[in-house]
Amino acid sequence: MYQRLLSVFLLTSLCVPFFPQHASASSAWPAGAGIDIGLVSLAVTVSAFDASGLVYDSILGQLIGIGDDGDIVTMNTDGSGVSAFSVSGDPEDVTVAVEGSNIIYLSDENAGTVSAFDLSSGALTGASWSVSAYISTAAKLGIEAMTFVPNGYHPYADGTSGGLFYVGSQYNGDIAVLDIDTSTSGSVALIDTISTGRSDLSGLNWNSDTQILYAEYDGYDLLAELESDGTVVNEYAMTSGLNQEGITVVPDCALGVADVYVADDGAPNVWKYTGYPIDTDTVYADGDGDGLGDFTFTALVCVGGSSAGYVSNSDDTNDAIPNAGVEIGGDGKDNDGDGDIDEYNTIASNGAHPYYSTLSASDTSAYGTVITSLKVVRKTGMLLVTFSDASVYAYSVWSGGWMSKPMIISASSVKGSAYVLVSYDGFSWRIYNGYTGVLVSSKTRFMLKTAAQTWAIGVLGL
Ligand SMILES: [Ca+2]
Ligand SMILES: [Ca+2]
Ligand SMILES: [Ca+2]
Ligand SMILES: [Ca+2]
Repeated sequence: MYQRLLSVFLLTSLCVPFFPQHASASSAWPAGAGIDIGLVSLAVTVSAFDASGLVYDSILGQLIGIGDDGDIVTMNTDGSGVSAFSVSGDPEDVTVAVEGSNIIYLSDENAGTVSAFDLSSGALTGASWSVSAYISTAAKLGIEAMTFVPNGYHPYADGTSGGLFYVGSQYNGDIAVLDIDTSTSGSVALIDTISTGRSDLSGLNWNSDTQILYAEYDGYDLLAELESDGTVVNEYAMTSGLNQEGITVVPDCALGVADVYVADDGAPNVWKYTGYPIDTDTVYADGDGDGLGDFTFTALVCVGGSSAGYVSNSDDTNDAIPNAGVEIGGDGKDNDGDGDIDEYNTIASNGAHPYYSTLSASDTSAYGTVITSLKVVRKTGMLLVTFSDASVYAYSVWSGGWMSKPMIISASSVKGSAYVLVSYDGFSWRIYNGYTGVLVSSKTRFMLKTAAQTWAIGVLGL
């Protein structure tokens, strides 16, 4: 009895562990261990740098870090090439609205403002917006996180400056969605407040390539992936760089991973984590440019993105020849999208084959290579030409109803060319262009097939 009670106790302990609120929802850290890229260069260049925010400008190719004692640094993604600037105040996060513009926006926790700073002149532009009315704060728990979400990526009406600023409160984790008119100092409107339900929000970073809002919570040592309306996608427990103050994510969509950079005010450090998983789309090579992709040659692109020479479908049955709009026989698919599967192509419904019809019908290597079989159907009077992409074109060469007549049905290539010699009775002989179904010549006289071939060769000059 004692043993059984003990087992029940242990089982219960194992299955229902006590976790603080939210923590049980997070997954293990999915990327590599953090590498400190910033400590040495920042300590040498900027005295008492107290990292508080971070953003990456993909056009400048620079990480932009700020310290809450007013330091601003730019650096390469390996931490080298540091340039330093300084402002007064208590900047806690940094974002960029127009990449490559050299204008960055600083959120000041004490002043409750967003200010513009020009990296090219190394000075504040003078434009500033008071946002404190929209953010819940307590002592030293104010505007701690900020990012910019371009129009088209957020669920709101377009912002006046190409997007909306998401400004987060360390106090209660709420994100104020603000329309800041960056051309007019002081012009700001509250659009929405998103409650993340978790305090100590310390960094925000929107990335349009992954279409994810990355939110970092210092007290929880957590990185949350949110949609731009605040919906949680993933939550990851962080294992290093645990004094999180700022975050920026630099994706490499072709590799399906990102580098995550975290500003940490403990050392101070900038941590780099490689191999962070991101969502991507698969695209397929379109070697023949017909808009259909080859499923055997794929590449990864950013969500909703594209790559030159690739398309989003994998519908090409032969990526060496343009054959969009053609029904391919025997593959069980409705390739031409007309609702019928594996039916014959006709000139009326499919048009001439976009590749084979452009070839010379007099090429005497056509039969057996480009054209893989010829057949006439006595009942319907159809000439069926099968091409090497497995498409079958049906041409009406005589009206049906000849079943009661004696038949010498014949369809053959003229000297290996794409010209097809057809007869149904040995008297009426016709030459068709097998690529287009066009009648080239006809003759009404009883001929054996060998004589008819000689006649056709003469007519065609082969
Ligand atoms: Ca193609
Ligand atoms: Ca093709
Ligand atoms: Ca079809
Ligand atoms: Ca088909």
